[in-house]
Amino acid sequence: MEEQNNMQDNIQDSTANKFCGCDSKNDSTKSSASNKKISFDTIKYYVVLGIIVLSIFYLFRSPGTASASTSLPEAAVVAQPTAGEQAVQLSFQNGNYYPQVIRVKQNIPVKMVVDLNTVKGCMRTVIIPKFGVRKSVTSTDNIITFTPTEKGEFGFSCGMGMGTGKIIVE
Ligand SMILES: [Cu+2]
Repeated sequence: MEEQNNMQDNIQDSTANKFCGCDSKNDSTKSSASNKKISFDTIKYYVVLGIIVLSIFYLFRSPGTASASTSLPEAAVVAQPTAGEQAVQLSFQNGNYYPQVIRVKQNIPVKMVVDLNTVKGCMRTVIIPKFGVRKSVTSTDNIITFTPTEKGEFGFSCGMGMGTGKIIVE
């Protein structure tokens, strides 16, 4: 009796195995699919983590390491032409001057209005060596004027070179 049961069990087992072939296949497919899901989740996790780390780095980086060529996108701002001049506002954002890149037209006087609400301390001294500008703006005089007489890319900075930016003359 026991033997018979065993035999039956064996038969059932082998039958089960026969059908199990595809079952186990399905199982392995399932498990590899869930593995894929896990690794995709892991990738997502690291991407999100990376974005968080980068934004923290970006927010807390010191102005000293800031320069036009680092992570800041070149948000070029075109100076607005007004009667006989072109005006642009210079402010302070993310540890540096904003805009980082200012586009101006050659031989038209530039009127750079410094936003004293954001530009503080030594950043209020603006130097544009190429055009002989070295000016400390105050609450009574926050405008820097110069005429870009030459085409090209020229840097500007604060008195200590901590804050930097670029002027493109076209
Ligand atoms: Cu400075």
